[in-house]
Amino acid sequence: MQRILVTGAAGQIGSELTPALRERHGSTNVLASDLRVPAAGSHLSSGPFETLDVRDRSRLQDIVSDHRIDTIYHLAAILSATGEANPQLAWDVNIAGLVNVLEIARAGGVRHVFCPSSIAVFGPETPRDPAPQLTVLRPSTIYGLTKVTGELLGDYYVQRYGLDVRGLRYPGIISSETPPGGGTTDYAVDIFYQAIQTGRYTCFVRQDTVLPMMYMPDCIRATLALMDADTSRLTRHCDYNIAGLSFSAAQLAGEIAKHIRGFVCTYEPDFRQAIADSWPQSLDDRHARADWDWRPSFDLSSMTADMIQRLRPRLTAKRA
Ligand code: NAD
Ligand code: AKB
Repeated sequence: MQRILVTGAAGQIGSELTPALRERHGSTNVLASDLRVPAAGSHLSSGPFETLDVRDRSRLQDIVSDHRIDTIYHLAAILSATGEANPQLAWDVNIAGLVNVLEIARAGGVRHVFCPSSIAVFGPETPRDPAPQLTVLRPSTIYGLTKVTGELLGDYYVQRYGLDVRGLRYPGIISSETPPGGGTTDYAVDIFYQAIQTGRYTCFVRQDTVLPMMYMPDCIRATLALMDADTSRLTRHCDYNIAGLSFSAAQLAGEIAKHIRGFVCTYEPDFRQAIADSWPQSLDDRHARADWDWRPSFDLSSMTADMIQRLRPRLTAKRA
C-alpha cells in the first residue's frame, strides 16, 4: 500500500484529487497538506492533514519521515495571474518547493513524484492549434517559466537519479467543488457561479478567446492513469500534453444560456487577455493517447450540463 503526501491539497485540484486517492489507497494512507488550513467539513476532512509550506525543507522532510511517505503529489503552486502580481513569490514557491520535494525524494524513501505542468509552458512562438508535444517553449509569464523549469528538473531527476517523476501539461481545469486559485483560465469556472447567482457575467477575456480546458473528472482520471501506467510504456516523463476540450468564451456563454434563460455575458478584457493570447488553442496529445491510453470523456455540452446540475442546488440554497 502506498503512503501518499499531497501538497497544496486545499486548492482546486487537490480538494478533489485527495478524496480520489483516499478512495483508492485508504484515508489514513493519504496525508493532505497545505499552507492554509481547510475549513471544517471540507473535502479534506476525510483523512489526516498537516500544515506545510513547501519552501520549508526541514518541515517537509519531517513530515515525509514521520508518515513514511513513498509517493508525493506535488500540487502546491502559484498560478499565472497571481504569479504576474508577485513574480518572486511564484519563483520561490514553484521552484524552491519543487526542488525540496525532489531532493527529499532523491535522499531516499520517496519513490514516486507527480508534479503537474501546464499549458503555460507554451508562448507566443508555439504553434497554437494544436500545440505539438515537442515544440518551442518560450513562455511570457513567470508561472510559465517555472513550469518549463519544473518539467526539465523532473526529467533531470529521472535521468540522473532514477527517480520516478511524472507530470501532465494540464489545460485550464473546470470544476464545481473548489474555486480556482488565481489563474487565467478561471473565467471558465467563475462564469458558472455568476450565471447561476445573478444571470450575468463580465468575462475578463474577449469573446473569441479559445483555450484548451478540461473538466475535473477527466483531470483526476488522467492523473491517476499516468501514475498507474507501466514505466516501460512511457516515452515521456514530466511533460505529457493532454487535451480535453477547446472552446471560445462566447461558445461557453452560449452553452450556459441553453440552461439559464436570459443569461447575459459581457466582455471586458484585462491583463489576463495577454496571457491567454500567448497560450495555444488546442493540444496534440498523441503521446498520452499512445503511451497510457488517454481519452477525454467530457465535451462542452456534457461538461456544462454537469456543472450546472452540481452547482445550481448548492448556490440556490445559499441564496435562499
Ligand atoms: P490552486 O491555486 O487552487 O491550489 C494551490 C494550493 O497551493 C493552494 O491551496 C495554496 O494554499 C497552496 N500553496 C500555495 N503556496 C504554498 C506553499 N508555499 N506551500 C504549500 N502550499 C502552498 O491550484 P490548483 O489549480 O489546484 O493547481 C494545482 C497544480 O496544478 C499546480 O501545480 C498548478 O500549476 C497545476 N495546474 C493547474 C491548472 C488549473 O487550471 N487548475 C492548470 C494547469 C496546471
Ligand atoms: C492558469 O490559468 O494559470 C492555470 C493554468 C492553465 O495553468 N489554470
